[in-house]
Amino acid sequence: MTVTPGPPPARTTVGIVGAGPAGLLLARLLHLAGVDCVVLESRSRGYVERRQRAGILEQGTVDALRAAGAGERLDREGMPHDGVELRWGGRRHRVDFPSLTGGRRVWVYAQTEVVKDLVALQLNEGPPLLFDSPVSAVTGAGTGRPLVRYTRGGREHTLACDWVVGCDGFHGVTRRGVPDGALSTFERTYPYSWLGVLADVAPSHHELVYAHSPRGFALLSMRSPAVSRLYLQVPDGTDPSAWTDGRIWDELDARLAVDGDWSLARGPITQRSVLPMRSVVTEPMRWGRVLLAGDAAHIVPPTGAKGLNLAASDVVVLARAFGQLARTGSTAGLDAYSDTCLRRVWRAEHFSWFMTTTLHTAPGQSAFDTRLQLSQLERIAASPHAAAELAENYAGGPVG
Ligand code: RFL
Ligand code: PHB
Repeated sequence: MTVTPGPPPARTTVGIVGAGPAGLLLARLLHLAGVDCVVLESRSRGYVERRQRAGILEQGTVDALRAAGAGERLDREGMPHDGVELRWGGRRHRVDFPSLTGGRRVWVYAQTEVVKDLVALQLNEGPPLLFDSPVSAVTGAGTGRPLVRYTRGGREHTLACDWVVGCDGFHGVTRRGVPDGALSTFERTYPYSWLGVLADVAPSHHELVYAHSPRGFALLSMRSPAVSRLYLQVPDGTDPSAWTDGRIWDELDARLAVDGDWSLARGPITQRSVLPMRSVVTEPMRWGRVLLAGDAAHIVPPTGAKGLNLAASDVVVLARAFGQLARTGSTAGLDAYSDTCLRRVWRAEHFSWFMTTTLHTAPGQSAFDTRLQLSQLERIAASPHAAAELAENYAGGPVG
């Protein structure tokens, strides 16, 4: 059942645009706080549940999902990880999270699974979640009564809201409802992309492996004990179908190679896609009664595994603020929302940029720049302080 029965809702307290992790977790947390909301999603349930994206959850994200009642399958099937391995020049170095961060760790649990868990909860017991309902515009951001215009079943509808939260990702429409000049955008692009593949083969290492190599970056990740997720740095504009399975495995082999005993197990590649790398921050994350959360407000390159975690952290802060408003009438939390989130966002932007530029080889990169990268990797291996800096950022701090 993907369609909420009855006539489409015409008014709500919080209109949420987008049913990615940000919109779904926000709806669930609002429901638990007794704040009513409606979620409008342009795509079908099947599409949203199959979209292959992130795979690493920080402890704070896991805690938020548990608090939302979405931790049951995550606790059963999620894989706690206590470290990552860095490789360069034939060497390998493990960064241990708990010993460097006072006990923090991360979890491997795919974004697709998080989305499935949240969708099931929402459709069973939550406020309305409408798939196949694209929003065309959000108007009245500066008034006390913003409106969301959307299409459903071939007809135009309007949802009157007290507040609208744009959780509609990087290409969403909510941001466009804010007057020109009210928001500032800060951005950086990178001269390479990632080719990401899913393969039906047990991961060749029990933790994630981030590899620097003269041939470019490679990452070994996983989705389950039987499914590997692997990434290769490729030139922008790469057509994923131009890479045969054999070429992908050969390249992964060459980039992940270490001195000594280790080999990469191969298996059937079941999915592949190319993703561009960029860093973008929109400030502030609120204008009038319209707020932005997750990728709608900021994008990070995936090397730091932060995108999904930032989305979760934004909506935890936001749900707390709406709860405060409902209980006490105070907008203090909503007034502080943007500043509170942007502190974490900029930390994650810096870390994601650091991981990206330390591990990738840019086209035409000078030998000097490569030496700097290698020196940084040696420093992480030699100094617990440098390793702790990486570990603290990767494992993330408490949300809020
Ligand atoms: P999402 O997940 O993009 O969800 C936004 C939702 O809004 C819907 N939408 C609309 N709905 C109604 N009306 C409209 N006009 C709408 N316009 C858009 C969309 O259909 C969608 O369902 O954003 P959210 O919730 O903020 O979550 C953020 C995370 O998804 C994101 O940060 C990460 O997945 C980033 N990311 C990756 N991170 C990793 O760590 N590893 C990865 O491998 C990885 N792969 C990716 C990614 C992001 C990608 N994007 C956004 C292009 C691969 C891709 C392709
Ligand atoms: C993933 O498993 O998809 C993944 C893991 C770590 C990253 C990026 C992606 O840094």
